[in-house]
Amino acid sequence: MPVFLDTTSSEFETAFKTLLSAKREDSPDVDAVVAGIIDDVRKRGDAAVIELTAKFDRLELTPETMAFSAEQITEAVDQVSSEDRAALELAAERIRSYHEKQLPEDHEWTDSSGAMLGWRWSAVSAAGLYVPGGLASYPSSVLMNAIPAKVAGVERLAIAVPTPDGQVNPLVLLAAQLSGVDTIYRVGGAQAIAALAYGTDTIAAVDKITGPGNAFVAAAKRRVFGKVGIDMIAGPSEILVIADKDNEPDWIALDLLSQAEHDESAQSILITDDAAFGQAVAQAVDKRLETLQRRAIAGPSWRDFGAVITVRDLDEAAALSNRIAPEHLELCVADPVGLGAKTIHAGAIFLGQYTPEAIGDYVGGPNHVLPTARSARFSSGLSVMDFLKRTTLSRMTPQALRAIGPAAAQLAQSESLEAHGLSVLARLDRLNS
Ligand code: HSO
Ligand code: ZN
Repeated sequence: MPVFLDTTSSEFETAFKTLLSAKREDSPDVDAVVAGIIDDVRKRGDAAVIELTAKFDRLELTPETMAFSAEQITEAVDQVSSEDRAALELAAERIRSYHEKQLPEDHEWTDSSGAMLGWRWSAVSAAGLYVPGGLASYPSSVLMNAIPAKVAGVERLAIAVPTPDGQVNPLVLLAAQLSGVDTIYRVGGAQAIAALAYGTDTIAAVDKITGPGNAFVAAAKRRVFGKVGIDMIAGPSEILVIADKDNEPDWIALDLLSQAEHDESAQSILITDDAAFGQAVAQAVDKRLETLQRRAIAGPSWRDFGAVITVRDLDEAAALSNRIAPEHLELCVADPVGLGAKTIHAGAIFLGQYTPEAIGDYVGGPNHVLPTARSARFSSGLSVMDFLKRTTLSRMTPQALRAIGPAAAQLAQSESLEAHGLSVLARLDRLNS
């Protein structure tokens, strides 16, 4: 049973806090193993990657077969049905045009001292995208990671995807091809992250690593951070739906289940201002769970982490939503735009009852790699900006140096950094002579 909460109850605050602090991820402590793997790949390069791939993926690689060849990619991609291809192409196109709008502009101006100041954006030179193998390999996630990188202008884009027992998902290769990925390495796990971060003879090191993965991949990303940039460590999926009574209970039930079916630790919450509607949705969820293919995953998620919260009014709903800071927020109310203006802390907002969250997972355009575990309070989903960095620019004219240099010299003196001060004063002396 999910929990049923009511803000008019005296126990609400305690129960809500329990819900907020529910520990959903029970990630095994794999850090020591991962540290060993990273060390091994750093020391022995390709040989370590090949051995670990044989051990974990039962796949014998050589340096020559570590990346898919163009022929292998074509052969796999040819198996994709025309329906799947058309859908993936539509998704790629819409994701690309959305992300093109994110490209920020450089900025330059002359201030009152006469100094020219500004900043310039430039892309990281090379990025590596991790794509999980097996069940969790989502072609849509390949698009969501690779397209922003390419739009940002990343020159070299590599994918690492494990192919256990040689198994390949042709849609993953097609998604990579549609996004402009240059190389696809068939390696996975911590060894793939280590190889992308430190490089081997065959796998060229990258500057930034993004993409989801299991506990080993997450631990490896944490460890290589600093040597390379990483995107985030994504937790289990979450959805919060705020819905009034003028909705189809079954639609809302399906929206809740759409994230519950990702993971037993996913969390789906409904907030409504109508208790009877909340009950109707909970009943609809139970009915759907009788037949849903992934009920073995969605059922435990809903039972252990699901919640239905009844509020007095939608302002109260907005306030609770901001405390939850969900990854996905659906607003199925008469004025979704008005309510959306009040819900500040959310990774992605879906406005109105014709915008199921799944649209955002695939074809809406915005990115589906989003902050989880309440981190939407301080962070954002993956974007073009994740593959860019900003370099600041300053140019002093003699006039500008005269105007602001003495203050720099003063501060240098107060910090006892003589050379700092002298580097300014030497120039000022020349200008004043
Ligand atoms: N909803 C997931 C992303 C995804 N959904 C991929 C379907 N495929 C992120 O929370
Ligand atoms: Zn999803």
